[in-house]
Amino acid sequence: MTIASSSSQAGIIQRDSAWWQSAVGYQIYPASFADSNGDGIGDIPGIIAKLDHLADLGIGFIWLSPVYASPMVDNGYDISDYRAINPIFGTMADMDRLITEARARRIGIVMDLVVNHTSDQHPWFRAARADRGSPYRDYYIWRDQPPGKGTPADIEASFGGSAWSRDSKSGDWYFHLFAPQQPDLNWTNPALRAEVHAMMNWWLDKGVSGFRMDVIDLIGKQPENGIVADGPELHRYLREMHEATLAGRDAVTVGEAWSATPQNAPLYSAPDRHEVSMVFQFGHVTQFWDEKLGKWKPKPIDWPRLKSTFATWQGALHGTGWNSLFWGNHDLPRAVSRYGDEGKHRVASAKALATILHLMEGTPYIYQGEEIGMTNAGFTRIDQYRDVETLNFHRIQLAEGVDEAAFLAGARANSRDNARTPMQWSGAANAGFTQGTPWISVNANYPSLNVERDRADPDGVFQLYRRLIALRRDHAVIRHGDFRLLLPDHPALVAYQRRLGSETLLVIANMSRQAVNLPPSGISAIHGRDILTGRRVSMQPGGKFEPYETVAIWL
Ligand code: TEU
Ligand code: CA
Repeated sequence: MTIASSSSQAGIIQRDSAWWQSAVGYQIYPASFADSNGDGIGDIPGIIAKLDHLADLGIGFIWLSPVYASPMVDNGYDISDYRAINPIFGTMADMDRLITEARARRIGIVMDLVVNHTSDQHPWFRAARADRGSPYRDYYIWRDQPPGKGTPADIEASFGGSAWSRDSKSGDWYFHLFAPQQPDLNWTNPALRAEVHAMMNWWLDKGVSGFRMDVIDLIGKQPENGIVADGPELHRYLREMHEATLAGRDAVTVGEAWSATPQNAPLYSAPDRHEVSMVFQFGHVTQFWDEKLGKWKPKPIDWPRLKSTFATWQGALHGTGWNSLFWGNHDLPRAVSRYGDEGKHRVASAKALATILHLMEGTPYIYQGEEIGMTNAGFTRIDQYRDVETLNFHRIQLAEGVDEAAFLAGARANSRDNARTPMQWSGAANAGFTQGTPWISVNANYPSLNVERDRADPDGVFQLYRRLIALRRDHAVIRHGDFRLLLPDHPALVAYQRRLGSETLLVIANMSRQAVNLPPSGISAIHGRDILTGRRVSMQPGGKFEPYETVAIWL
């Protein structure tokens, strides 16, 4: 799939873009997107039925969260067969139809590649447990006793508890960075790596457009040395994988890398390194987590800090690599609830967030529902949650003496289930998501917040996203211009300039619930036509920005 770089106005430097540099990605979390058969769980035929919604939006590719065979301990991030579709999501024929139907709309399908670990029900792990002499034994990571307290190998799992669990069959301990039902693969084994490459080629030959690589920065781990992320062999494995699978193909790859920093990110995405197209980096997310209680005790958003993080990333990867741009995903709270205002200013703040993100350099990703400004779940009781991480930490933190109300407040802000409530398609029962009983509750606000309503509103969130996506396709300055942060210390105004050749784009947004004035210095008078709304903007220093008011004009 190749989208030629577009020509622009005279005087603009023309550059060739890879198709994924002008495209926008859209993440689908299948269980929560659209249910076609009334069992309460979203599925592949459901996705196919909604492809026109995505084609209208103008996206270039779908990142499809896992639909593979899985016992669903972690909603599909525990895979028991990489070449089979989970029957709750459909059949391989449905999957092939999804690839074809998407392609007919110029949309690529990007598969979630979860190869840091498998399910404990994967035949490899079953064989590994059953027989110490099996060739599959070494596909996993074993110890004959648990690590001593405080030794390097004494590592904590991401979902709580020790990363070592005893296998009742062989009596040994195996390593898992997530749930005990997600044993980590041993990437030092070349046979395992070859299996992964073969599987990737199998999917690429089927016509998928690339991969989102789950926790890929963990594959170089050395548990015995206490090394988990960013291990010494990580980049060698990624280059080897590229050579064996991606070389010569026009695919997009995005590696999830919680450990990525502005310093090491170019190691992944510099074109001459042949690893991945870009990484998902999380500096803008984790900077607002508590030092001790992490995501369960979030800090309020501090805009000067957040702006400076974005500016650092923009600078670090300009010309040296490539950025991904995102507010949310299936692990994170809803953008408008976390960074905007889900109440009175919901629509305006959702639009402001979209604008400031999409006009930066990089490939933007939209998480399902973000295009209509969907909000956090609003759950108040633990029995409303479904996520293994939330349920585990509820148990762990309460046992450690954390007050239940405090935990629930943290979960309400940051539980992964905030992003997993069903897509709100219409005001019909269950938001038009299912004819049955949804596996997780629909957000109560669906009668007023749904695709049907938002799309019908010319000033709604959807139409703004649509415009942003088209602008990126049409303007090289949005794809490749350099980035300069303005008013870095202003507590509410996010302001920056993009420049390429003679073209300069100015973006200013008031990210607060109060009206603010443009400061006397830093930005001179603004005159022009807003590229998003078409309205005339004319403002002097001192001029007023309403809450979440946003302007984007050519200078
Ligand atoms: O997420 C990696 C990951 O580290 C998150 O689980 C993270 O720890 C958490 O959201 C922060 O609290 C990836 C997938 O995106 C996630 O859905 C999976 O559960 C996880 O890997 C294991 O495959
Ligand atoms: Ca279904």
